Amino acid sequence: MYFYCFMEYKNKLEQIAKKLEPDSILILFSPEKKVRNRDVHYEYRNSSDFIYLTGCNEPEMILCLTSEIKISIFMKFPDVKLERWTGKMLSPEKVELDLNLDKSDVRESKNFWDEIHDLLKNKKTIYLDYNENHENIQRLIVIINDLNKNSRDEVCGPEKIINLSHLLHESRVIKSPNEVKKIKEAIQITAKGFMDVMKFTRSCFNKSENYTLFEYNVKARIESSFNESGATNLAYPTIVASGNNANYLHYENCDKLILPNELILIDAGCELFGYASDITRTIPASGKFSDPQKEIYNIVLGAQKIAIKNCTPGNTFEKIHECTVKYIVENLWELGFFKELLIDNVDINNNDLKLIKPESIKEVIDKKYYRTYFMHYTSHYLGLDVHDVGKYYINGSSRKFEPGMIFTVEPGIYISEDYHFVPEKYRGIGIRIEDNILITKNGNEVLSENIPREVYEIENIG
Ligand SMILES: [Mn+2]
Repeated sequence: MYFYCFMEYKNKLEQIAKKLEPDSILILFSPEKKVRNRDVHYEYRNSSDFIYLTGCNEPEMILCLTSEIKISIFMKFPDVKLERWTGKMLSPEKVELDLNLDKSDVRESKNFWDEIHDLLKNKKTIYLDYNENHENIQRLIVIINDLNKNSRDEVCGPEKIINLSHLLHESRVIKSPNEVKKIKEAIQITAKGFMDVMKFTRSCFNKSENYTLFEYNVKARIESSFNESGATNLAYPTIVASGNNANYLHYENCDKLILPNELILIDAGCELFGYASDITRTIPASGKFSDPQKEIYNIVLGAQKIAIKNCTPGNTFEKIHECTVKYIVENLWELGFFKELLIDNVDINNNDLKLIKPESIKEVIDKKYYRTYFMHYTSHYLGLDVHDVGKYYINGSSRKFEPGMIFTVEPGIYISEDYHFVPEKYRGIGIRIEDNILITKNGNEVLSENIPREVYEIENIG
């Protein structure tokens, strides 16, 4: 179980119970294990909502919570025969202790369907997550319909079904002090991984000119550093993209030979207690930036600094994206990137396409021509999910930052090697710098501050 302090999840369940409508029940199933192939399963990761409420990473658990703050957990009880194969199972005693429940509140999952009528008895509303466990949800809806059909009986079922994610996802936006601690710890492990991998790459090239380093070697180094620090899971698959591969935003292959004069974009983060970290650094393979690489790098860094300065309560995602875009466009304009260009999402090699020749910086911004070089958004929420849940817009306007929000700030400039309309020395350069920000009462805290970002800092690691 992922609990950080005693009563953490009990308190959370009580808070959520208070938000439920009167005479209601919340039922949440943890997903089953998924088969990878034949007898092999994928490594299990519970749904984020289930972890959010219970801290449990166990399959086939069921959580019931009523508006009267009655908590019931249904779970698979340990089975000696199964344990022979996969090891000790989570015990009901442990769940009782960690969630501070009575013995009678933790029952075997096979009893759930026998008890369902009692659980639903005289409840007016039920909260369900229809996105997960379709089979169980369908079965439950059939039971609710049956209960309501026989309404001449004393017992009738809930009349109203509410989507549980509306309730949970809004409360997941503002992180509690315990959640902040967990994310900070994940980020510190990731930070150590970045320091280790930066030292590793340049030491490889310093060993001998003939040294061969592949993208997957870099991936292995940072992931093993996460492991060495005690984080055994990743928040998402690590991206290691060298040279022009950095211009594929979610590059997946990870098998290219890295050349000493190339940049390496590393986008990686461990998961700890179910919480994600999400960091990107772009570093010169052998330790020293070339002049064109440095020019573009400093534009991305400058954009990120302005964006982070604006991460204060009351500001919005839209605002920080706007100032990021403005900074990038003004600086790329100076370097001649908008004299003529093709817009994003067109076939670069189609010779019939006419190059666009914008007349002003304003036109580049208004018509979004900058997307040729910067085609993603500046930020996303971070939490149990790496792209965490929560609304970005409220009543049609960009949501205001509040203390306790955690999100990324990750500007980038991507200059594909086939951008024949860009000065040649810049082609093939792809750079992203990503940090994780906590909004505080008076401003913000850059949680990944200690991972080098400045050119001189990166060049002087050793
Ligand atoms: Mn990200």
